Amino acid sequence: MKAEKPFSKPLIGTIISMASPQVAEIISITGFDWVMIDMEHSSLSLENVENALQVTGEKLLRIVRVPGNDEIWIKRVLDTGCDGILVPMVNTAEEARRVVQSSKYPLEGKRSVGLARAHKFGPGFTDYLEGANKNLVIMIQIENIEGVRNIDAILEVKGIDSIFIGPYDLSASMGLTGQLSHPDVVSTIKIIKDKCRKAGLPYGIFGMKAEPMLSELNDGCTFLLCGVDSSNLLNSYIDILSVLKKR
Ligand code: 3PY
Ligand code: MG
Repeated sequence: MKAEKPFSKPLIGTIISMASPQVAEIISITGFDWVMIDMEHSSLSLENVENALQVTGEKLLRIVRVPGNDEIWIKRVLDTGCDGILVPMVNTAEEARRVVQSSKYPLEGKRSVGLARAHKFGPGFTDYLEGANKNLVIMIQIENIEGVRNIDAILEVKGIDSIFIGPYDLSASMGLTGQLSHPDVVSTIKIIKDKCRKAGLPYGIFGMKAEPMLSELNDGCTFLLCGVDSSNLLNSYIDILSVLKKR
């Protein structure tokens, strides 16, 4: 899907962490606006990512979370033809600049020019190269207290399209792992949101359950990310068994 920058409405998404093309296809036909294909916390390979992109088609925005802030991962993932990347654990402006440099073709950056699925294996080469720097969605995660301390400088880095808040890693970096409703975690997340709003940059956030995420939509979140395929599957089986094994 062509990214509609600047993003004018909230986008509701979920995480693909399983290699099954059927899972990706099911997610793509349920009406999600975007999906995050997760190479950071899964065993997904580049081939699995390409398969997910092939079956989801252009119905929704497909963002791939790279395993880390690494030039080699970023170029290989972008060459799959995804609509953008999410880079975890960006803690300083220098790290954010590195993301932009790895993601943009020269002269804006230093992404290497190759021929891959993104370029329709050849015929799309010129079109892709002309549009990539403008169209690809470059998102970075602020998910460590160090990133929050450096947020003003990070928000000044040109070429980042959205911040993404990682509540779990953020809470862990504060010594409060998983305590997402702890007042210190809540107030730290609020600092990130307020700073993004002030800078005019969209932000996204992740949550496991839909109901508590409703308030995020009212609060101005753009990239809402809810649930993970594997745990959704697990929970639906637990629900079935909790009913049927009751008697
Ligand atoms: C986190 O909560 O740390 C995340 O990265 C969510 O995707
Ligand atoms: Mg994280």
